[in-house]
Amino acid sequence: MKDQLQALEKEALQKVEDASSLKELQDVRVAYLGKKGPITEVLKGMGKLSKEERPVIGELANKVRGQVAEAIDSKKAGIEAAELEKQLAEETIDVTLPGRPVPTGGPHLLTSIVEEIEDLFIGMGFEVREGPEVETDYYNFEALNLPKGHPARDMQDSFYITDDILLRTHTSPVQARTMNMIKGERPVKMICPGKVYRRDTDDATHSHQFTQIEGLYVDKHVRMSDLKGVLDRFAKQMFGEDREIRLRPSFFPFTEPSVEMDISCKVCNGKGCSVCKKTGWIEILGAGMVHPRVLEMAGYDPKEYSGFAFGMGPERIAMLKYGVDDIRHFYTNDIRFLKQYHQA
Ligand code: 2NL
Repeated sequence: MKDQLQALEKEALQKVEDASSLKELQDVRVAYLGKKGPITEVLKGMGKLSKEERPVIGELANKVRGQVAEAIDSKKAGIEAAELEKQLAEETIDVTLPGRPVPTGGPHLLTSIVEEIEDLFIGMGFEVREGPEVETDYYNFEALNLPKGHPARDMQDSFYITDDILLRTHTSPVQARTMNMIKGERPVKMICPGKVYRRDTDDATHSHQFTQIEGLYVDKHVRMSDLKGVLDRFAKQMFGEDREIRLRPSFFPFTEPSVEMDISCKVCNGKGCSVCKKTGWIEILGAGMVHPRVLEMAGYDPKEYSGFAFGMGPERIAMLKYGVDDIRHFYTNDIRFLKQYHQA
């Protein structure tokens, strides 16, 4: 029995040695140390032994079992370490590899321009307000001194939804609504950017839908010189400190007097070139002192209050600033055009 046990030990240790995976090792453990394994069998047969032999064989059997178990555990640790080593080697990350670029979008040129203009006027104390694109006839025309039958209504061919509701043709209704709300409780000093709509045939300089930014400042003692100062600051900040402005008389039904503002041509510095059509000046926007009728309709006493207003097209501003030659570029969304105006 002693020999049998020693042979078993030798055999088991060899199998442990030969095992090359955790699975094989587990098989060896079950085969030799399991309930039905040969060592257990030996221990079961001990009843037949003499009193003297029993403790000797018992001790030997336990020793063999202990040794085999220890060999299995140590081999197991070895295999696990080797497997971890292999896994680590396979999963090595080369931290020096360049990263894969993540494509990012950027603001549309028109968005950037509108935000630049907003920031500029916010810096002069104006607040930014928005309003509905679907308007009533009252706020789009009536409240702006354009009563039914006024010839200027023909000038602005509009998208009517019903007799009384239309797509706004300018952002002025937002300002009319705001004046109505505030009614002299505090000065109104606002700009309103947004989409406007006119029944135009699209070409290089016309679009049936475009953007407008209007400004309005109503308070006691607002004068034409205030308008001129604000617009001069706008022109210089937008187009360069070396630009000059000039105001020419004009006409809008909602302002009196009305003006159009030009800036000196940056290309020829006022000498005259093809960009400014040899005049040295480029038209940028329209403006004027708010018509007393408009103030009155909004609930202001025109003897006490006065105001200035202006309106501009950000597409035109962007076209002049960046030399864009066709307004349709803003709306066809050709990525090659758009990409030129942001870092991405
Ligand atoms: C242009 C001219 C202009 C206004 C817009 C305005 C608004 C109110 C009262 C008075 Cl609530 N005026 N807006 C005034 C003058 C000119 O726009 O050529 N825009 C592109």
